[in-house]
Amino acid sequence: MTFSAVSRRRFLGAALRAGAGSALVGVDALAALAQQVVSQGPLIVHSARPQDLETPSHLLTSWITPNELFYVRSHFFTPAVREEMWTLQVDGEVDAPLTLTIDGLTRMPSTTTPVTLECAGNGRGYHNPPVAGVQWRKGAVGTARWTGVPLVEVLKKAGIKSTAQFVWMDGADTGLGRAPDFVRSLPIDKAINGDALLAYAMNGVRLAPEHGFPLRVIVPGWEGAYSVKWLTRLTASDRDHPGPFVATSYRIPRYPVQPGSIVRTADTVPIRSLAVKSIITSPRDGTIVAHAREVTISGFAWSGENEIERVDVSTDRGRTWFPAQLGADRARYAWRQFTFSWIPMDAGPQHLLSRAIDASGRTQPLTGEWNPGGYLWNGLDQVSVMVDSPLDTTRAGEVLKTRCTVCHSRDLIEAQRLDAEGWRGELAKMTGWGAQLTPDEIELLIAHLAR
Ligand SMILES: Nc1nc2c(c(=O)[nH]1)N[C@H]1C(S)=C(S)[C@@H](COP(=O)(O)O)O[C@H]1N2
Ligand SMILES: [Mo]
Repeated sequence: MTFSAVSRRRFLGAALRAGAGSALVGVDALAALAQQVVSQGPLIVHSARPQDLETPSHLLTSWITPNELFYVRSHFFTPAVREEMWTLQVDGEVDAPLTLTIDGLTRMPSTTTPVTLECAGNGRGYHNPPVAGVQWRKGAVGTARWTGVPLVEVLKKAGIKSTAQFVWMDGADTGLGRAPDFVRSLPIDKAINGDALLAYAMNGVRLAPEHGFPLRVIVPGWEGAYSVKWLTRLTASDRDHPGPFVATSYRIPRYPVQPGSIVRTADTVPIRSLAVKSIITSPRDGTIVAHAREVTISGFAWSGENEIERVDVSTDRGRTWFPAQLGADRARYAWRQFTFSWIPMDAGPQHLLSRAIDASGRTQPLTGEWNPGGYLWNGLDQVSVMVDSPLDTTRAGEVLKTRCTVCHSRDLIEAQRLDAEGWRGELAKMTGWGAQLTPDEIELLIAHLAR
């Protein structure tokens, strides 16, 4: 079944359930209803309408992020696009303006490439002083295999002129209330030589509505807002786009500024490539781990258009660092998975850090550089775990010898192979029969015997 058939049925169903007369339900209202019926699954909902959904970082376990776990960032409501009504206009500084349909696009030669997409605001919640905007933590990032037509092929087909300096990209979404339309502008060099893609599929299936159905841009290595969803128009221009999503937002100060300062737009530059960054996705923050048992620390590292050279892990608050193992899966614009085997020998709270270093020598800093938009946070990622107290095996052995094996053999104990609850029951039976054990000794024996 096509998307439009499914979504129409959903819209109408929702509209009827909401008691809305169909004649009164406009496109925006339908889109709004659609937002309520689309499942958000395990994602963290920063905003349900429009949809700003974050992937809980402990669910980022595979090199390719499954579509249903992929973060969603939409400034406005997801437009209800009907594929048979949809076209892509290519105009401006071109010799032959084009109107393309999805059929036409899918007949052009396609490529499939894994690309890591990260919102410029990912990690905004860690900036200090706090910055207004969606308070993303670690999970506004994911990697998918995108299938589509290279942007350069469409620009060539339209006969892009040498006067073109930027490609303006507009999608079918429209501003909410008085908010202006979301239009982004791509410098011509990145549009032509930067492997940008007009994608219609994500991990082998057609784009979902929230990820830009039926067509979106993928600008590999650059912050996510360049990857315009629901693409309807490409306009080649000799100027940068004057709209606020280009001229005001997605910009950072030209020079480092004092945290909390006010920066004039004239002193800012557009964000382009993503920063060098790594996150720890396992163990999960707050996990209790066993003393002296191997723990695999794992996560992902990426650096926009640059290759990851190394990821270091520290288990002692950054005093010492050791290189992690990099995963075999790799692609020019995709993150690398890393793993590090750790045997915790110190009990109590422990803090794990990861630090990425890229091939151009950029190193992930201790904290992200503060900026008024709260963009590109790439401070060292820290995960805290609790390491169980080590077992005093000598004392446990002593208690066993003096209180247990005086009545029966050690073999009899070892043959039981019970878990902690099983041993708790067994010890209750023994004390009932007269074994002399303090509550503390009982806990020690339970932990020791269960292991
Ligand atoms: N038309 C349109 N395209 C858009 C957006 C939007 O609001 N409207 N959000 C952008 C931002 S800020 C990001 S980070 C990515 C997110 O893509 P995703 O929702 O598929 O993860 O889409 C970009 N493309
Ligand atoms: Mo974003």
